[in-house]
Amino acid sequence: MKTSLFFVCFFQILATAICRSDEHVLRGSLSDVKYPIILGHEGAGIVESVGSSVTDIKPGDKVIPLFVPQCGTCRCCLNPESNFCYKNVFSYSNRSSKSDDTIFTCNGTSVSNFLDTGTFTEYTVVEDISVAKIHKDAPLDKVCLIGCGFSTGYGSAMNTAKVKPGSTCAVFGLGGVGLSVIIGCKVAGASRIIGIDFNTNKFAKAKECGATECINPKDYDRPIHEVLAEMTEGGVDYSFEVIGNTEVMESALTSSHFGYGTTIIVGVAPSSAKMSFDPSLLLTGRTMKGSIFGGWKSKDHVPKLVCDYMNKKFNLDMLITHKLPFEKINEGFKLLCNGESIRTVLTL
Ligand code: COD
Ligand code: ZN
Repeated sequence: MKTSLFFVCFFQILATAICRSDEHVLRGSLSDVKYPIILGHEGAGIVESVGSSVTDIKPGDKVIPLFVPQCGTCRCCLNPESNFCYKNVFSYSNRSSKSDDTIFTCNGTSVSNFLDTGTFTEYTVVEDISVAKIHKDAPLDKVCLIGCGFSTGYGSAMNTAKVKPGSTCAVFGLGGVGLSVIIGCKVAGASRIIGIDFNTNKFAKAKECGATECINPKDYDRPIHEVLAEMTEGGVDYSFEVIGNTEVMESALTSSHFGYGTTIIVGVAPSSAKMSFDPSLLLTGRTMKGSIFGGWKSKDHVPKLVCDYMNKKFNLDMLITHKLPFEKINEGFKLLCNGESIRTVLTL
């Protein structure tokens, strides 16, 4: 094992939510992962023990595992504009050098842990750069969402787009991550937030989170960017793709206003997918960016996000539609696939 035991943190997972990305792996649409695999990456727990070189975390601490690590010393970590880390699983060089590096084995077979977190287990081990200590009174069955879905969406509005007060936003995809984008747009002071989804059942919750209007592409016989252009006198200030569909990414870009519109790609497209669009969309002054984990530097910001939640800067409780004991995990996946749940939190 490449990871030094001096730097690991062993902890019990007490709460973990199901994110669409876990389901992408079940379906086989993320080809970079190696099976068998322990899924789950949106969790929270309590530390049992740490390696002798771990200084910032001790047994008994509440923690959130981080699917984007923060080593603090690589070029990305040292760049204040970036929340990437050379030890990130999203970094291709790191991926290829990690091929045989699994922490878990079963009957002699290597077992991967998804995004270096693998929270669908009672106990796990991660490197200290992949775990954040959080407030001792934090409710784990709520703040586990800060481990992925909430922070990813909220941060893409706050950090990556830097939504300005009074602006108009369009959010494509109203799952847990899309709703968190809406919460971020609202906290940032957007005056119009248009939710777009082909499941109309998502609209009530989107409005509860702050959407001012919701539209269903199936209700129109013309492209959705034309509908949005009519609704907003030419296009939105910010558009967010929170589905992982390259056609929707193009729609989101086309929906943004020429000259200054910004499009943020949040959804992860299937591994083989490629995007194609008319480059004049960019030439005419639009910007397109991607956002992983909402631009947050994970180890620094996750504890602060937990405190912001506890101080009621935002409310993520409305994203939790179901709670189930861990052994009913398959029921949780069914709720997600049937479009019935936003987030199901599994508890021990
Ligand atoms: N047009 C309109 N709506 C659509 C379309 C479409 N073509 N396709 C799907 N939808 C809607 C669905 O009805 C659903 O409401 C919503 O889009 C997607 O929501 P969920 O609940 O399936 O998914 P989320 O919100 O949990 O996550 C979605 C992402 C795509 C954002 C997620 O899978 C992802 O890629 N995560 C972020 C990237 C990242 O950081 N990944 C690493 C860990 S997640
Ligand atoms: Zn996720």
